[in-house]
Amino acid sequence: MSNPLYDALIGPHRGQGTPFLYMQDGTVQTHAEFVDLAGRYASALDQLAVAAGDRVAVHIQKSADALALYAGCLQIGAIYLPLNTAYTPTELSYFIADSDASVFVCDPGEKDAVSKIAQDTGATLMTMGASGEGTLKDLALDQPVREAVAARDSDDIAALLYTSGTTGRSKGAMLTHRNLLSNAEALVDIWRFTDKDVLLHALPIFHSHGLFVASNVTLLAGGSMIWLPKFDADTVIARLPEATAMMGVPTFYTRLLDDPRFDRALTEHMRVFISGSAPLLAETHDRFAARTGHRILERYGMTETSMNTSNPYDGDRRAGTVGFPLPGVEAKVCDPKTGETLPTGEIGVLEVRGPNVFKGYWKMPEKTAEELRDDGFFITGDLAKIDADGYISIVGRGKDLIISGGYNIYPKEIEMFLDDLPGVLESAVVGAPHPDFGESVVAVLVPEAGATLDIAAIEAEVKDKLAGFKRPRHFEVMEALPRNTMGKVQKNELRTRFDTVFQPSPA
Ligand code: MCA
Ligand code: AMP
Repeated sequence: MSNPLYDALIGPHRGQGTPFLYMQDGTVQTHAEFVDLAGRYASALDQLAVAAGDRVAVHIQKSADALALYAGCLQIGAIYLPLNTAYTPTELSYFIADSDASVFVCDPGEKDAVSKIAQDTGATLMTMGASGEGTLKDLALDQPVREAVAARDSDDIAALLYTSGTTGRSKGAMLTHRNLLSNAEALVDIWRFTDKDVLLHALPIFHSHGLFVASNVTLLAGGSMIWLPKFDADTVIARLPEATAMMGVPTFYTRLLDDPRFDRALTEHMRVFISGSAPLLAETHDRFAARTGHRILERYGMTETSMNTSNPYDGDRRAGTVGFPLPGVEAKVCDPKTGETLPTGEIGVLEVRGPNVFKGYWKMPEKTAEELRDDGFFITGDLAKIDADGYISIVGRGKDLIISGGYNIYPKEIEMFLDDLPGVLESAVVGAPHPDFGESVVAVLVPEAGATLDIAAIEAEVKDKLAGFKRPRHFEVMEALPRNTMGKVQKNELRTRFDTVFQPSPA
């Protein structure tokens, strides 16, 4: 009887008094304490009648307890479903209903706002705050440390991560034990993680990057983490001397480069800086190398696949590329119309296959069939090319997607929301280069005949209903949207027109 992820990531640390999490307040949680806490959460979930395969949805802040809850879910074989802390109750109701979650853990401060969602869906509502406090911890502390580990198959789902789609409706990516474990194993190996590593962890843990890449890799290697609640340049600079490795989105690195304290002396001892979730500009890569002497190691992944490619640890880390397929992963560039593999150097849609590729979308067999081919190749929707040396570059997106500070924003979702507002005839949402977030959101609105749009009121409505990172930071009102002869909105024209709206105006 085995449980692939628990047995590899959590079980080996039982009873080990080695440091695991260095908290912001100076306290340290050992590996043994982490495993015990996970065991108490496993018991608490058992008390709540959560069975193997049930979904445990969490909308909670990052804490040591939040990570232990993830481990507790693995232990009893439940499916962990983390949700972006920025989501509003309007957004959350869809995820809780669609996943048919048995338990919904929310922040104590939002309990009243989400209790109706729990009532309507039948989920048991529990709370967990920024320090782990709340009804779930109260229950967990009353429980014995569970030793039993639920048996799971490699093909069983360990986590459900929602990712928006170009149709505007979010899809739950079903990630199996095999998917997550094979990826963690490949990354530990190629990035040379060991039990000596101390990873500076400032990422959120409701996405693949912070949870599966950063945390799973550290757990598998037996290392430790400086566990920060969020990215803050001052704190990162203060704690960097204790770290050996750091992972982040490009915004982390541009913000650090904006600070003169971030220099060669501060970073000399570091083993590696890794970047992903959004394109790292070659200019940032070069600036980082010139300032610190480190060449950032860029990798590429998706929620559906975890990591697919990485620049080499030893060897040439090439700016503007995402390196080579991970061991066990195949990648090819295909003609978007025919699906035929294209010759070296040509641009097409990247397809990937391997043990990392997800099982499919939760309760959406048609969507799964559209993106996952019968032969196992997943159509990423990213436009890429492979050069003669085998380096892969992501050169664009075949999908209508904006990536802001590492968060994905699907224009369709915002357009559907704006179109429903009074006085709005139609809208188009595009991304424009942003100095801090890489890209940010521009909304173009067309008013109904005779209507005058109150942009302040529209902004207030957006703030109320949509997560803050999706908020358009620039609005334009136009009489009509540019369309081609087929009637399709010319987004490229809008992108060109509003390309510089977020650039600082010349002094
Ligand atoms: C926060 N805000 C944002 C973003 N984050 N706006 C646009 N884009 C963002 N990414 C807004 C808030 O809504 C708020 O707006 C204001 O900024 C301040 O909020 P705060 O939380 O203080 O922001 P911050 O601390 O400056 O956060 C920026 C950040 C953060 C540090 C870049 O977004 C972050 O940690 N990003 C990492 C995302 C990530 O982990 N992605 C991995 C996805 P207002 O003032 O209106 O209230 S996984 C993935 O992509 C794949 C698998 C992969 O390859 O990794
Ligand atoms: P998500 O849906 O959050 O998993 O985001 C996955 C998307 O992020 C990919 O399809 C890419 O478009 C983008 N992405 C992730 N890493 C990189 C990278 N290193 N360079 C360019 N795009 C990236």
